[in-house]
Order: sequence, then C-alpha cells, then structure tokens
Amino acid sequence: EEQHRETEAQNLRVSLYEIKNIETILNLVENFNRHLHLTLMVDRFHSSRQEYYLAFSQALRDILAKNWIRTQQFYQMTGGKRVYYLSLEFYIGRYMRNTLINLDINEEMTRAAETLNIKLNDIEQLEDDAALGNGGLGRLAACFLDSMATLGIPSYGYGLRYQFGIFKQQIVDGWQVEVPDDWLRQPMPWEIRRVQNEIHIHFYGKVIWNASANHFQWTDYETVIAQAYDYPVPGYKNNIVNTMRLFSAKADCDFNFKSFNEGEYINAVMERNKAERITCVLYPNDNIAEGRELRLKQEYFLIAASLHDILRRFKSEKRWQKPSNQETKNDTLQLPGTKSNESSVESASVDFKCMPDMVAIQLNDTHPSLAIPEMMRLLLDYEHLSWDDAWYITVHCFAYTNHTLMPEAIERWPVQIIEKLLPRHLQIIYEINVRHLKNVRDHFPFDEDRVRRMSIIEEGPIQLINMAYLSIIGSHTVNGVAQIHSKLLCESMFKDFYELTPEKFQNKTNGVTFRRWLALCNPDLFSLIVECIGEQFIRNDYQSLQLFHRYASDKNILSRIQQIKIKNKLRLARMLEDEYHIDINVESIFDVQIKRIHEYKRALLCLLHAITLYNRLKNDRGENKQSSFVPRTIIIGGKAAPGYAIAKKIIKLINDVALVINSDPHIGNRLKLLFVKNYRVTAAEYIIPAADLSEQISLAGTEASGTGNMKFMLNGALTIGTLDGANIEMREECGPENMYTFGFTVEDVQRRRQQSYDPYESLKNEELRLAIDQIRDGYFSPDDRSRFHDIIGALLIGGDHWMVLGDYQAYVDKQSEVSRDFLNPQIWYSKCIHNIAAAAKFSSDRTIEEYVNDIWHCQMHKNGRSDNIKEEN
Ligand code: T68
Repeated sequence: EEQHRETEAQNLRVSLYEIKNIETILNLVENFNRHLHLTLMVDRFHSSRQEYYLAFSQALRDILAKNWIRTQQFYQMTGGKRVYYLSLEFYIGRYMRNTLINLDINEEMTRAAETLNIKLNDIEQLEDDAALGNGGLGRLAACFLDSMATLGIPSYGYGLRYQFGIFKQQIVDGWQVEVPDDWLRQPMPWEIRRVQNEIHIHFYGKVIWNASANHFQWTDYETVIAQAYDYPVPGYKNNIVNTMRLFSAKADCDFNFKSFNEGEYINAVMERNKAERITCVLYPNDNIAEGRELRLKQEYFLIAASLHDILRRFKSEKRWQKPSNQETKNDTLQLPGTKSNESSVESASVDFKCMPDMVAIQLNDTHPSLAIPEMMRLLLDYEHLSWDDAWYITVHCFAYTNHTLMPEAIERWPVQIIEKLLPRHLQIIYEINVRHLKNVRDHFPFDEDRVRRMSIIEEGPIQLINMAYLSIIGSHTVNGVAQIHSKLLCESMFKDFYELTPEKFQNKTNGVTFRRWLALCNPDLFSLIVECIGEQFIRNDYQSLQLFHRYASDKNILSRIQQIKIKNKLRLARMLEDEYHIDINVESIFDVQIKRIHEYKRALLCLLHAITLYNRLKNDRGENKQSSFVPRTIIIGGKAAPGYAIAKKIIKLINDVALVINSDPHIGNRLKLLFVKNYRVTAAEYIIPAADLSEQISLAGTEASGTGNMKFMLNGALTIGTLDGANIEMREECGPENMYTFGFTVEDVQRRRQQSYDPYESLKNEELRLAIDQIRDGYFSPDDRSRFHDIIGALLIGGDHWMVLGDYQAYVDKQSEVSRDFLNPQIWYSKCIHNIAAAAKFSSDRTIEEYVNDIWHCQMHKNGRSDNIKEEN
C-alpha cells in the first residue's frame, strides 16, 4: 500500500519545484498585492490595516510553506529519533516579527512595506498575542520550540488550541478585572488545519473483559473528536520549519441521528457544544493545581490525541517494521479512532521495542502525565504486548520535568473522578502502583511507612492520585529547572524516590531564546553586540557571547550601551505616558518587577520599598535630601489568578499606593510607581529592554528557576535578587560583584522555619513599621481604611509565610547600594556588559543541547538544511 502511494505520488504532476521562490523586495510587494486582492478580496480603497497585516502574513507564509514541507520530508528521509514536547501551555506571543527574523527577511519586508507606504511597525501592533499560557512554564515551552528548530531537532510541540487564551487584565478603580481573550476572532494566518488528522477521543463508559480476545475493552464511552491545527516553528536562518500541533475539540456527528424525533434532533445537535467546551479556555492558574473535571478532560484530550499521532507516525516509519509475512496480514490491529483505510501499517509487523530509539516524549510538568497510563493502554489493549514489554517501552520513552516545589501546585486527582472519566486508566494506574510498591518493598524491606509514603494513591478522607509520583515512576528521567531546585527536589519533595532511583534525577537549568529576547526585542543592542563579537552567539554558539566581557572597560562601547538603554527607556516612557497620563523621568532608575502575582514572588517587598522611599522624600531626610535622592520609576506588572483573592488585593494595594505617590506634588518626578496592566509576552518585549534594575526577589527556595531574570540580564539590566532559582547560577556566571544579592538563603529559611520565625521582630525597623502602619490604617485607602487588613493580617498574625518582613531590611539596604552605583555610569554600564556577556549560559539553545545529550539522545541538524532557498532557482 505504502509502495503504491509512493508511485502514485510520483506520477502526480505536482511538485514544490514548480513554485517560484520569493527573494526580492519586488516579489514581496507582488505577493502582498496578490494576497490583499486575491486572498482577502479587498481593493485599496476599502482595505483596513488589519487586512494589510493579514496580507503581509500571507506573503510570509508563502515563504515558510516550502521550508516547512521540505523539513518534514527531510525528517522522514533521515528517519531519526523524534522528540515530542507535550505541554498544556505554549505561550508564543506574536508571530509576525519572529517569523521575519528567523527567516532572515526582516529588512526586505520592512523595505517592501515602505515601498507600499505602510509602516510595518504599526501593522505589527495589530497582531494579538498567541497567549496560550500563564507564565514561565508556558513561555519556556515556546522558547524550547524555537531552540529545537534552530538546532535542527526533529521535534514537535503538542498542545491545545484554546479558543480563549490567558484573560486580558483590565484595571478598574485599581482592581483587576478579567476580560476574555478572543484571540481567534480575526482570521488566523499562522495556522493550518490538518483535515487528515481527526482523532476520536473517548471519555466515561466502563471496562469489560473480552475473554475471546484476551484483553480488557473500554466500552460505552462518549466520543469527542480532536482536530489538528499546525503552526510553523521556523529555526533561525537554517531553512528548518518544525511544527507545533494544537488540538481543538469537535463534537462527534457520526452517531445515529435517524432514531431521533424532531425535538430530540434539535437538542442533540445543540448538545454538540458541550463536547467542544473541552478546548474552550485556558485555566488561568500559575503554580496552583486546578481540580475541576473539565481540566482533567483537557489533559486527557491532549495526550490521547498526541499519543495517537505519535504512534501513527512511529508505525509508518519503514525502517522499524519487521518483515511482514502473509500470516500476520489478516489480524491487522487498529488504533482506536482510525478508520481501517487510514492505518497503513499492520501492528503485527511493527517492532515496538524499537520505539525508545525512535520516540522521546517530554512531559512539561505533570499536566500531560496521563500519557503514561495511556501509552500502557495502547500497547496492552491494542497492540497486545505483555505488561513487561509495554512498561519497558513506556518508561524508556518518557521523561518528566518538574517546575515547582509549591505543595499547592502538585496535581492530585481524586480516584473517583478518574474512575468515572477514564475507567481503564484507573485500572492501569492501580497495576502500576502494585508493581511499584512491590519494588519499593524489595529495596527497603520492613519499611512500611516508606511504602505508604511512596504510593501513587494517597489514602485519606478521599483517595488521591499523585500525578508527580506517577510521572517519576513512568519516566526514565526526572529533572528540575535550576540547580538549587533540582537539589531540593531530591532532598525534600521526591526524597524517597531519589533514594529508590537516584540515577533518574537530573538538572536542566532553564534558558531563553536569544532570538526573541534579544534580536527581536532589542535590535540596537543586538547590532552592537554583533558588531563587537560577530553573530555566532545568536545561532549555534551561545558560548561566544562571553567574548563581550572584553568590552566592559571600553569607554566607547559603554557609552553606546548607555545610549541604547536610554533610547529604549524613551520608547517605553512614551508608551506609558500615552496610556497612563503620567510624567516619566527617563533619567530615573527604571526598577521593574514583571511576573505573575503570587505571594511567594513578593511584589509586596517591592511595594514596601516604594513606600519607604516615598516617606523618606516626604520627610526630606538623610541620604534622601532633595539633592541626593536618586530618582526612580518603579514599574510593577502581572496578572493574578482570578480565584486568588490575596493576589488581587495586592494589585489593588499597588494601585492605591501609586495614586498617592504619583499625585503628590512634593514628590514630583523623583519617584513614580506604576502598575502596568495586562502584562504579557508582547509587553515584556517593550519593558525588558528598557529596564535598569530587575527585581527577582522571591523567598529563597520558592522560585524553581525563573526565566524573566535571564531576559533582563541579557538586555543589560542589573539584578537585585535573592539566592533563589537560577539567580544563583546567574550570580556565579557574572560574579557576585555584578549582582545585588540580599536576604535569607535556603538554609536560613529552613532554620528559621524550625526555630519559629517572628515577623514582629522586623517591626523594630522604624521605616518598616511606618509603612505597615500606613497600609493598615488606610493612609493609601482613605475611602476604605480597613481594605488591606487581610494583607497585613497575613504578614503579622498569619506568620508571614513568605518572610517579606524578615527580608525587608536587607532588601532596602541593597537598594541604597543600587542607587549609589547608578550615579556612576562607568560602574553601572560596565556591570551591564558583564551581565550581558554572562547571559551566555542562559540561552535555551544550551538547555536544549543538554536535554539532547542527557535525556533525548536524538540527532541534531545544527547546520540546518542545505538547500538554501535564497540561492536556489
Ligand atoms: C514556572 N511555573 C516556575 N507554572 O514558577 C518558574 N502551574 O520558576 C520556572 O522558571 C518556570 O515554571 C519554567 O520552568 C509555572 O509557570 C505554571 O504556570 C502552572 C500552570 C498550571 C498549573 C500550575
């Protein structure tokens, strides 16, 4: 059949070669015109800027398409191991500029637009973010896709095509208000629906023993269809275009409608909506596990569709099929959901034991961890492998990344919910657990407490399935995302598992893509660095960024860095002034904390410092006399989970304080506090290049890694931070003299937690006591003086779990050092250069190479594909 298809394809008079290449500005203009008129069917008198955006995107897509098709052909021909990155979140941001840059056609397109009298800069503002993520975890997945394409790894991102991404944050009266993010309302030029790849996903029902076939069978299920949408992931200047495949839920219309009378028919058709709710909306929690059934459905929907696709692709790889013979021909086995004519390969001829050599599946946290029992189910019930074979294959395909130590973020699903929704999977999980516990007993005889602790099923008022434990057991490798985080996993949360299988545990410190987070967002700085050290670092030699250290005392470069920073600050200031109608002093320190609002990230600490500066200015005291105060613009931004009351209250507090500070004539433009609304990827692209100071001030031991910290460093902001997450490694790279470190260490925190930490102690500091009193007594909220009692309550009576007050003094002292250094540009910008150069390690290219070498063991095609489209023709 395969052979037949190939001959048939060769006979078709259809070929990529027939399509003309697009290489000149004239071509681009032509293509823009063609799409505007022929695809969008508008004329120049009636077209909108939105349509210009679409026409440009279509023209760009034409360039992508050829490389996309060829890349997939290339992977098929080279036939190596594929990597699958499974994630409930991909926080991509905008596509257009990123595509222009990675395809190396940014200048040409800008000039083409100029020819048309259109400013590409303006047009790109019309693109909505693809905001299918919450924060770091989702953005990391997006950076990884970029690096995997740039390193030429045959890889796929699998995710969900949520109709609504992360909500848009409005601020009304200082309060966060959530607005749905209807990002697909406009036509979406970056996706292509793959009509061949519809997959049937099952839910509910029951399990029966099929005695004649000798296996379990899941029956009476409900079916939802997964439709695949592909998004291009272009590598940087290497002709590679990988795929991010997102699934969308669609109702199954195939069931028998004939039996309905009219009333039932109408209702039955309308019922369809229910199934389609599965991919309706992204759950907006970061670092909090969601317990609703719909979330579980999302998780299963994603992994069932993904595994189906992965197995289909594996089975169609010719070189891994056993020579087939006549006997096996007739018992063709099918994956659930395939129609018989789709299944081109007979399972009996496939050697599944080769799968770990062909397939690596990375689980982005436990969210896709049902993939483990699902893989077992497919291998047992459809491919009829033995348990031991199936288990060997499963464990050797999967690896699991943990992103957090926060107990509230660990997924634990009630047994009851799983039993109802996925009865066969529950059986399999039980069996995995029985075998796992036997293994624990073999290793640690007479230690029943350990056995109880390590069970996947947690006993209690309700039985819970610990998805992290399931993920560890079902994977060959488990990794944390920064050295300290990985160490703490082994010492605390996963201690028992580390003692059982220490060889499974690894660290993979996070990274960020230099393409988006330097070349795209800070083109002037990028050009300067390229001028100094060449452009190798942006592509496949991130290490060479370290050469930039050499320029730390080069007066000319120092002043150019300063000029670029000021230019970026001006650009941001203009945007903020437009939006918030406040006066911004570009000579002030731009002091920035942007990230999700979570108590452990301690925006409050930043705020307490702002209040302290304000009080000092009001009192005109000491180092803050009019003359010696170093002006600051404190910028805070971030979304709070809609159900996280205290986080939302913190936003209100920041806005209330901002109102008082910014409208005080005595303060003028020496101090401003601004809460930027709707912080997201695109906002980060404007804010980060303009920052002088990066706030990374989580309580030590709480931030797994952080990735914003790396973006600031790369863009020449200095960090004020605790010894937490990747800050520690950043400090190692740039040297302690180039980073403002303060506060409790992990050991301090552990010690104080044991020996009773007393927040009231810290109130001996008068400045802190004043700030706390002001918040508590309604100084910033005269309209509702008790508004912030809950926040103060958490800090004092509540025991200050995140030790905000305990770290206050050290933080404020460190901030004074920052102000002093900022007064001396020579010192300041030399530190900036050291930071930029030391960011080399934090390229996601480095991270991905480590995954390749230590976990995936796949090939890279670092030089990309050689048939360079620009040279061809
Ligand atoms: C972040 N986690 C970590 N979680 O907080 C951050 N959680 O330290 C790390 O740098 C980053 O992951 C990348 O490794 C998250 O962003 C979530 O967003 C999340 C989403 C759903 C459920 C739980």
